Amino acid sequence: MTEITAPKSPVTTEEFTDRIREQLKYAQGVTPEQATPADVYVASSLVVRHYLQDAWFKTQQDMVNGNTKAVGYLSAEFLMGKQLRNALLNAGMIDQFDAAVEGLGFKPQDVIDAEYEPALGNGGLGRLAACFIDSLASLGVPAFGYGIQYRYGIFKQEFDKDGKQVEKPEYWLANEEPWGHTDYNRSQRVNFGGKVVTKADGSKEWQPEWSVRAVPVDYMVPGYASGRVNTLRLWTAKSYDEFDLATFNKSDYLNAVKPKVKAEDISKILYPEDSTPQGKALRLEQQYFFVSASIHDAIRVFYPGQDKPDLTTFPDKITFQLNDTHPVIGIPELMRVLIDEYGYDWNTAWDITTRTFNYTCHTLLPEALEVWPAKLIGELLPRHLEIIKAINTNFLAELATKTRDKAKIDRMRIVTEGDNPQVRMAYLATAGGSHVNGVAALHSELLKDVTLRDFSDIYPDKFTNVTNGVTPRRFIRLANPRLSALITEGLGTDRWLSDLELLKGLEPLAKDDEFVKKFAAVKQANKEDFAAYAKREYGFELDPNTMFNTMVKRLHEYKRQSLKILALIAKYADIKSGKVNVDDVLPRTVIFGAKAAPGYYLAKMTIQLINNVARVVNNDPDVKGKLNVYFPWNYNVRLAQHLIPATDLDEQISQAGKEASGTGNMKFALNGAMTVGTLDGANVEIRERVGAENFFLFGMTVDEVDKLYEEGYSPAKYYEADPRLKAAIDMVSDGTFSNGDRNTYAPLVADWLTKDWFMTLADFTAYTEIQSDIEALYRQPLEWNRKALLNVANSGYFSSDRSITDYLERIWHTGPLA
Ligand code: GPQ
Repeated sequence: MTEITAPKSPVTTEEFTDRIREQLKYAQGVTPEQATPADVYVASSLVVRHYLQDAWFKTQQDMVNGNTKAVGYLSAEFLMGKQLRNALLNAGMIDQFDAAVEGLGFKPQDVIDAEYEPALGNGGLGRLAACFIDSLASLGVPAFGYGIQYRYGIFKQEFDKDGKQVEKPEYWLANEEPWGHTDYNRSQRVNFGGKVVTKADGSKEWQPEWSVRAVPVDYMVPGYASGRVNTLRLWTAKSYDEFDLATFNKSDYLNAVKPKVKAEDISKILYPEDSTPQGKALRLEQQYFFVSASIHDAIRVFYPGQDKPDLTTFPDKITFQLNDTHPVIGIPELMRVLIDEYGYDWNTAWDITTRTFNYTCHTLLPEALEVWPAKLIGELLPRHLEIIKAINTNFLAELATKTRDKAKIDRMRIVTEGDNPQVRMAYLATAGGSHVNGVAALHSELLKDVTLRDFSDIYPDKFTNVTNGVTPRRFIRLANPRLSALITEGLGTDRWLSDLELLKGLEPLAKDDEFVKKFAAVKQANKEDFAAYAKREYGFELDPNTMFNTMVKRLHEYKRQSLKILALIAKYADIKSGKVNVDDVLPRTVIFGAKAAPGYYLAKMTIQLINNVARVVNNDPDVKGKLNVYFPWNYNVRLAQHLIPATDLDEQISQAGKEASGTGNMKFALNGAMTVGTLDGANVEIRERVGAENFFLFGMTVDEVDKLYEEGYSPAKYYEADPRLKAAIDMVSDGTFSNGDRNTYAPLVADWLTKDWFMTLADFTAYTEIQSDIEALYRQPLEWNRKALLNVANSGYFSSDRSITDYLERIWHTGPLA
């Protein structure tokens, strides 16, 4: 008997059908016969919202009236992916939806696909925020996600005829969007610019120059089987002035709407950067905009109708998690609100503030820690600059009571000295909050011992680790229904969806050949599905009887897509030179997915190279179809959900010490892919859990990397030492992948040979050697699948439910609603 714990549907198929008809009629104004899948998508979404509404009310009431502290997850990015099917799953209505939609003459998949994916994030950091709010709701913890409803999400990626990346605007709001509810009655004023004056009583008054209206757009965040629905509140910027009438009357129409345009620009577009800061005023405006609105919103929510609330209780009402440095301006903002708006003294305000905030760091690259010129902050937020300077002064005084090491104190300045002082947001976050955490064990260690060493020396108790996780609802149950069914069959229960450690119960089944064969059949069916999808969406011809070898993530030098493509070129060169007999080559399909920041020259050139390697290799008859390279453009959550379950081998090959955690690595392990990876980020913990014998480890360790930097790294040495590496790089230089042109990739080649900051060349030999182990194992399908199954069985730890539980215990000190 299989135990079913999935949520019970609140509706029958008949009711669901009637409701869809009703929405089609009254909201869409079409008959079922006239309706398109997009109409049915909107109607169904409204029906789901209808059934979630009471739970949403109740969660909000319980949160405000109860004594359970809420979590405010402040994040510039929420990479949600499509909403409808996730909401159906969490609310228990998948079957009723499928049947209702079919009854109306539509294919459920067409209706699901009609949803435009909200792509309000760049990559890992934004997707993590989305997994976290799913887990918070599923655990029944009261929470707000606070962010920005950008009108344009991450750019849409296309490739031109030369294989170069082209960025197109992603106007995801072009069509009706049924999930967000714009609540004009709960807007907040956010001010900018102007000056600070000292009043007669000595208090300060900020006299801003301009303001925008922050209007919340609320999204339901239904928990899985928890009966709870939290809120994702994304702010959109509106102008208070539609246009300047005097200017308009002079027929100067463009200038008349300038204030409106300027205000609304704030929430217009997500910066397409990923861990490289852009010193743009607009970005700071965005950060302050959503953080200021959120802080005022939380006060409104938790002290309803109170003119003089007792804000010393604020940290008992809500704890704010700063998702990286983007929302750190919230620290001086809460200080300002408490002192200037509510009349608290500095010390009381500081006590409240430091008890309210905590900070998560997502990087180790020092250049990725945000730093703002004090001058810019002063122009945009003059009062905040004063407060930041005072925080700095007090902080330095406090440090002087804790250490006599003047040099150390100097290194820890929040505001640097000199002609052009800078504000270090990571330092401000560390000083102004209770806890600092990294996102995987290794990362948190390095954060403590290297990046924020001085801080952890003096405040050791502030530092902790919370290893990232991913939601099993979206990334197993929705993405991989076949594997989900097999897991439920194997465990005799579906309870693993809310308690992922139960996957451990699959371990004994890895000894059962029949079960392993079923597992292999799931993978094979997923590969066939993906081949069909890739054909339909991209026109690719993938052969599901080859190994599917995937590398998907942002394009970054440190992630080392170059290593993968160079190894592939080396194999191609072996075939061309006759060094290996093509008939002996293991058939492999390499699939890349990656967006490069538009201004990241070498990353864009790497994309161009991969596309052209694909063009040459896929069309070379000498290869006899043994090597295939595909680069589906515009990698996003939807593509991830199709591709990850179809992958045999996943690449996590960053230079050791550079990837903070990775979360793709977890999704692949949970979907039964094997990983080839370095000892970096969460790979370390994945390998510990799944077992060293079930993980393809290669490459230098953090210590070896450090040592090599110290000794002086010379990439050319490696080029000379490994003839296969030399052959691969020479092939890039000699025009093989650029129609004979020798200049096309010259900058990339020059970088490899003279700089190679992330030591791709130094790890090349080890990387190609491990490929023989990989291929040998893949030639024994039963053994391969046994190991892949053990990856699934031992990856339950990487549920975002577990991450959230760790945050609750170590940082937030709160829990589920009663
Ligand atoms: N990450 Cl600093 C981003 O996605 N964007 C960023 O701006 C920074 C970090 C990633 C990080 O590279 C991954 O290793 C993590 O798994 C991910 O954040 C979530 O913590």
